[in-house]
Amino acid sequence: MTSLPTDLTDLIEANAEGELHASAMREVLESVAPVIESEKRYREHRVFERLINAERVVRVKVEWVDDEGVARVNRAWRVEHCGALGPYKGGLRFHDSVTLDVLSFLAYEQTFKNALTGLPMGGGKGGSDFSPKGKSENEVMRFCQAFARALGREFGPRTDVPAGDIGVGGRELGYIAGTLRQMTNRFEGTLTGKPESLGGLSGREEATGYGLVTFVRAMLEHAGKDLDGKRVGISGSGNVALFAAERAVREGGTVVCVSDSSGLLVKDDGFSEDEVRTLKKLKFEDRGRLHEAEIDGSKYHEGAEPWNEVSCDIALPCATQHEIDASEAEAIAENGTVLVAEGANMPCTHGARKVFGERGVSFAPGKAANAGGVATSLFEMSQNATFVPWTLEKTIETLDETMRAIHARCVEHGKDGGGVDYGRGADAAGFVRIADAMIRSGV
Ligand code: NDP
Ligand code: 2IT
Repeated sequence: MTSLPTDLTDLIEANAEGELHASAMREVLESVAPVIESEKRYREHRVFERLINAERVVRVKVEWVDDEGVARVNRAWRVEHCGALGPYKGGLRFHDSVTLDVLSFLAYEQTFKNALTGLPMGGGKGGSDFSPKGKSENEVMRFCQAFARALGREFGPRTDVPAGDIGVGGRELGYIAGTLRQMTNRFEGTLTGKPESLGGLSGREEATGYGLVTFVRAMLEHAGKDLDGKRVGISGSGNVALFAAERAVREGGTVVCVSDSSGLLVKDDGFSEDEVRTLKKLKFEDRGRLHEAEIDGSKYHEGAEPWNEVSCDIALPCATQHEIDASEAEAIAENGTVLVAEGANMPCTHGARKVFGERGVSFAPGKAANAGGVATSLFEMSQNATFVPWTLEKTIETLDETMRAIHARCVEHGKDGGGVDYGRGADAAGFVRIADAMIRSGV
């Protein structure tokens, strides 16, 4: 491994908003250090240094009234990390764990992910420490309206285009979009992931999970393997997890588990497509919990997490950051898993990634494997700008082409002896695209 330039690691420590933000930057530095070393102009133009701080960070107070008539206050942020390649683009997260550290790491990751897609998008992320879980429908609506009034002036189709993330789906985006239209008197489709009746794209909801499976298939094919009959373990049971499950089952995989923050649902001989549909209804329409799932032959384990419990060929962590540390990675490798692809953003710690490298487990970072969501958001922006609707078929076909192009970029930039270092390939490919745009833009 190349030793990291200490001036840059010091700069990371001095400027990071917290440990997650620092770890995301260190990870990228490790990948791009050889690129910076070999291309003098990246060093001369101080590209890595200039990407450490976000271009702009906005923090607001969101005041709303709960169902008891009590005034509530939450904090909300938008981190506009880098706009060199296009409008700031990235999701909104509503969860009580949201801090500026969390959003700064997500915005940083997003800049590299968006660059890797090859599409014209800068990177940003936003959100609030408000959690929709346990709130009534009206409380969620009032919070979203207050959020849009507080932060909405930052957004615009050519400025900054938010979408969903943990705790933010079509329902929340619909309320935010409705408020933005009132505020601006313009139907501009500023957000992506909107309900289709508000200009949303057919297939955006499916895109991240479906794209993840396409990426996994590309990895398997590159290694001369296929998905047929492979046991697939999935963490999470939200947007990314359940659409990944749906497509994995449809394309011949055996999905043996899904989870939520309370426990793990295992079906050892695999969920059928119908059973995945049952889970989607439970989670997305009824807003229920996994322990309420009624699926023959499945077993719910209260408080359990997938990675120590279930053996699978392919692991798709799709819940949240740092859910797999080095000891869980050891368990995953020990259980015979050959491929780990991140549906979530940075679910694997640096230590976990090291274990996968040492144990020969093929690893795809979220920046590559989950980029289908944001790529499809760009298609939604395109649909809104032209007023020409896309069909579901066109979305999925374009998504799959994009995922295969991302895979090819990772292979090109991540050659590692006879194999591929997808982590390094993804970061390096994104970095050179951003760096060239920054150099051409001038300081
Ligand atoms: P959802 O809110 O739809 O689902 C999140 C899932 O993860 C839920 O099952 C939730 O369980 C679980 N979860 C959340 N936080 C924790 C936690 N602290 N511990 C354990 N489980 C947790 O979110 P998404 O599916 O949209 O997002 C999941 C991941 O994918 C995130 O990392 C996100 O950044 C990433 N991502 C999302 C994209 C998108 O298009 N939506 C695109 C690319 C990446 P519970 O219900 O119990 O909270
Ligand atoms: O992490 C992500 O890529 C997302 N949450 C989706 C971002 C987007 O703008 O669609």
